[in-house]
Amino acid sequence: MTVIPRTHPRYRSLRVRADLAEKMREGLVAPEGLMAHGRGEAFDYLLGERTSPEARAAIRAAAARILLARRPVFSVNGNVAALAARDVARLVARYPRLRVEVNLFHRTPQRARDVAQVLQRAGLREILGIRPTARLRGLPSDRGWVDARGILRADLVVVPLEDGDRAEALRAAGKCVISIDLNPLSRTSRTADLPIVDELTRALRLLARDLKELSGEPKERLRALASAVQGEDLRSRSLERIRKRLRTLAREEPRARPGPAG
Ligand code: PTJ
Repeated sequence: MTVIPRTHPRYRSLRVRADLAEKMREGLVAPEGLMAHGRGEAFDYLLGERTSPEARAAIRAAAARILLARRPVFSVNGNVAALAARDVARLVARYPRLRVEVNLFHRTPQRARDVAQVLQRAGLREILGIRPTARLRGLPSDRGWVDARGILRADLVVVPLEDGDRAEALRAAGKCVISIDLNPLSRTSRTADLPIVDELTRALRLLARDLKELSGEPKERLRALASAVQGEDLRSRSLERIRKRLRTLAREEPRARPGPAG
């Protein structure tokens, strides 16, 4: 176990990294999951490591869409289980109609069981996709496996940290796709009906809060909230935020550097 001093300025980030590395060694997280995490962290730096107003609006719209959906499903992979099992359980506690399905890119029966076990320990009772029973069109080999009771018949799927092919196949199957991905340029963010460009755990806590606040609201109000944002606009506002932030930082940085005298 890596020891990280609590006083380290990047304590949380290092803690999460060490935890993911440990879970990779145990087999829960795929080796590729560590690279995915690094990419996410890089974008989070660029976005300022906080939920932007456009991400906040996307999360509220996502809650409204989930509440309006007939069969909403939340997809969980190795990274999501490692980073946010309790947050996923909290979502379901707030809105029990949201079903949870294990959906792995690098699928093995053992990894599927491991992910399910982590979710169970976090408090979830019903977990789909452990032994998938159907295939999603357009995805070759193991990547197309889904649960006939879950993603196959879902009208809305939340896909955090997802690969672009999957997101495209889900859209092609007529489902509403909500992504959570820090990279506004990823194929997943570009494909999703509603891209949430935010860090997973931050986004899920806000989503749980919104589900609680909005449940019981009239459908008309939910429809208005759901259509208040457009995917393309959300992505371009995130990119604009990065551009402005880099410009500001580029102006500030030279002043922060020590001069020739140190
Ligand atoms: O567990 P498996 O086998 O299903 O595999 C999971 C990974 C993540 C390896 C697989 O889905 C994959 O390869 O994903 P990608 O294509 O690397 O996409 C992951 C996306 O998530 C990237 O665009 C990252 O920027 C983003 N990301 C990583 N960590 C976070 C994140 N977005 C939000 N919050 C994070 N913590």
